[in-house]
Amino acid sequence: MNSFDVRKKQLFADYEALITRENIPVENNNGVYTRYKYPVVTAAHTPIFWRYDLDEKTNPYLMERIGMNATMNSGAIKWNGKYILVVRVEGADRKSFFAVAESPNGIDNFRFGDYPITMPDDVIPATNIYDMRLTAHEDGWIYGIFCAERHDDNAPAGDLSSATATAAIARTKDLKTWERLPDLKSKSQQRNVVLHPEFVNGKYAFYTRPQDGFIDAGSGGGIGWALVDDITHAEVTEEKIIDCRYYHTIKEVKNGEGPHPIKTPKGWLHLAHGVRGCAAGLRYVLYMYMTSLEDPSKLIAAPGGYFMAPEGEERIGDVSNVLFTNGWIADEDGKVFIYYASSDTRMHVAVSTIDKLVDYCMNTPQDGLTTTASVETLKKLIDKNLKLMK
Ligand code: BGC
Ligand code: BMA
Repeated sequence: MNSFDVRKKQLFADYEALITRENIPVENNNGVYTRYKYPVVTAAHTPIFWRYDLDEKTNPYLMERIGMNATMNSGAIKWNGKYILVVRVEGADRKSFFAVAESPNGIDNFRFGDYPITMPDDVIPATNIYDMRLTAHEDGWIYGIFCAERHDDNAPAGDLSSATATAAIARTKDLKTWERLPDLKSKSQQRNVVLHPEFVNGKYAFYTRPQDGFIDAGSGGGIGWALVDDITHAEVTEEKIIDCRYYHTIKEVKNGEGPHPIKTPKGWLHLAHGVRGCAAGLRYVLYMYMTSLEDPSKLIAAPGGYFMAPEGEERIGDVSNVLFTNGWIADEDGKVFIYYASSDTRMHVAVSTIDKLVDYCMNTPQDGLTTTASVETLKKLIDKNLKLMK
């Protein structure tokens, strides 16, 4: 074998070893969820034939031609018995695109399809698209709602960073061919928009995240809720805030809905991200809340603090100190697979159950918003336990 063939063989062997590596639950945990040891999808999981020209004549040194930088913020859905992620893949050129990766068990063996998704453009093409939320809606379509980003042409000449964020809407029946609908019309910019899986009062219901500018949530207030008559010309006419931001909490600066909520007998179970500012920059953590079955916009449980925060290698990456989620899968047996990205770099899974997550939401004390309140809450638990321990 010549050196080209030796290297090619090695590349494919290493790749197969990575893809088929068995994932291992981390036993030492807080009882709420179990993290898995290895990331489920990384840039190295993208197929060799996306990155290398495998023709010896045109690539005699078998060098990478198209670099992949990261795999992150993935939508998730169980489909035909398979655990599917619509991964945000980011190339070395900073452009994000969507690609389907599929696993037989939800925790390892995620494998990309041969091609990324060819997403049709809206009337005004976007520069970048990312962070898809998948919703199998009761209307029969699978929707993908994602962020479409364009340069803000009203910015002063030379400002190449100002941008606009809108919620893009596409739908599919097979996760291969996508029909693009017009972007969501809204007074403000929007990111982290999610489609609720059921009609509410006969309308499509969206979780929104109004924001003052491209980065600044500002007067936006938190996670919003809007009903829309026609999904093919979706427009936010009325928007109310259902999960607010508060001073000195994990969601002081921004928050946003993760994947669409899971329906449980006790209410809708929500997973979201919260952001606070610190000297090191923005810190993104995951938190949960619940809303009522009768009115999915009515808050019924708000456990205080974060549900998950970056740990170990999760802390480090392109945008460090970030956990972000936009995908989870609830199995028929009540098991929940939580897919989250760390530091805008790689995808992980943590596993819990609907019962545990509902218990977490209902029985974790609320944030009292001051030190005094937190200490009183803590003392109550200590009192109770010390009596029990006597
Ligand atoms: C990035 C996103 C990020 C957003 C706001 C975009 O350009 O692609 O990952 O959330 O900016 O910082
Ligand atoms: C954004 C999100 C994500 C990203 C995060 C941290 O606001 O929408 O795309 O993970 O910032 O960079």
